[in-house]
Amino acid sequence: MSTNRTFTMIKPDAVANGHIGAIINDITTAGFKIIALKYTKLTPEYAGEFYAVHKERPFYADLVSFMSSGPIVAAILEKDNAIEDFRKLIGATNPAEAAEGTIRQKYAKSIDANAVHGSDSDENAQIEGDFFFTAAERF
Ligand code: 3AN
Repeated sequence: MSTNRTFTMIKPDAVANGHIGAIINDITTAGFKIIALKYTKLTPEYAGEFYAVHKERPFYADLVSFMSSGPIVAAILEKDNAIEDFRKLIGATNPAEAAEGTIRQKYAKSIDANAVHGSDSDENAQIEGDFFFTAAERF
């Protein structure tokens, strides 16, 4: 059953480039409600665990190093059809292929530094949200 929730991170590149406010504005303007929100920094160990599904991929080490290189913003978001609608809002993984007006097209520079993360399934949204937030941190 769909939970109508997704999990996102504003990645170190977008934070360093000053896009936190603009990205949160795009997200809420698109109709997503913020259920939980946190500004934090991942340790390499924590980033490695978060991206464990990509362990065998050639870009894993660079991904872990990039995601722990600076602060990120983590959030749980709620909207009907959240997973699919959020992935539409952020655009393709490679910003060069991201549709006009999407968050990655506007704020991302490369496939590894691609501004935002968005969960790919209800199951992963639950796992990823639980990674960052306790029950008391959700509203
Ligand atoms: P998405 O974030 O669009 O769901 P995934 O889950 O396939 O994409 O990949 C997770 C992250 O790994 C991406 N956000 C991106 O930062 C990185 N990544 C994916 N594919 C590549 C690639 N070919 N080269 C470098 N980094 C990649």
